[in-house]
Amino acid sequence: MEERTLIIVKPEGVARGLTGEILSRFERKGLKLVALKLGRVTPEQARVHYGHHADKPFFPDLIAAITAGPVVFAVFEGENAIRLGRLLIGATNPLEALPGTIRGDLALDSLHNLVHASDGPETARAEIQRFFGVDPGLLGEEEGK
Ligand code: FUP
Repeated sequence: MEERTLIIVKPEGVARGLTGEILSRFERKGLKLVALKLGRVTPEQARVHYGHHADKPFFPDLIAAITAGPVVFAVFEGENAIRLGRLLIGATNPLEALPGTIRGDLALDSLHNLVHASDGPETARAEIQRFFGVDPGLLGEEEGK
């Protein structure tokens, strides 16, 4: 199924100079880059984005980590892009992420696991809307068409 997924290179990924390394893995897999920008996750966006963890003890640290500096937002498109994106990033906890995945190869702990990828069609749609402010279906279309 043709899908679009939102990828965020988190602040520690940008700070460590791993943006190219991380994005290239999605490109090399065969997914098509359809949107890209440098920006920041605001505290308000962070609280919505990670709302499913609002009651967890690590929530304040999670919000602090994702808002700590510039991030790169990307949208990749392709057959099964959402499942493939999850496969490429690896498990949430880098201790469980397999070698060959982004987190397995490059990250040491969950709070600094370098990258976010949408985990389903509904969240992908909501996240693209949240961070690009447009209907995902319109991304990449020429204006006026
Ligand atoms: P993921 O989609 O793999 O990023 O996983 P989650 O949405 O469950 O978690 C979002 C972020 O919360 C993770 F990137 C890191 C952080 N987290 C922890 O720090 N500890 C945990 O036990 C679970 C998540």
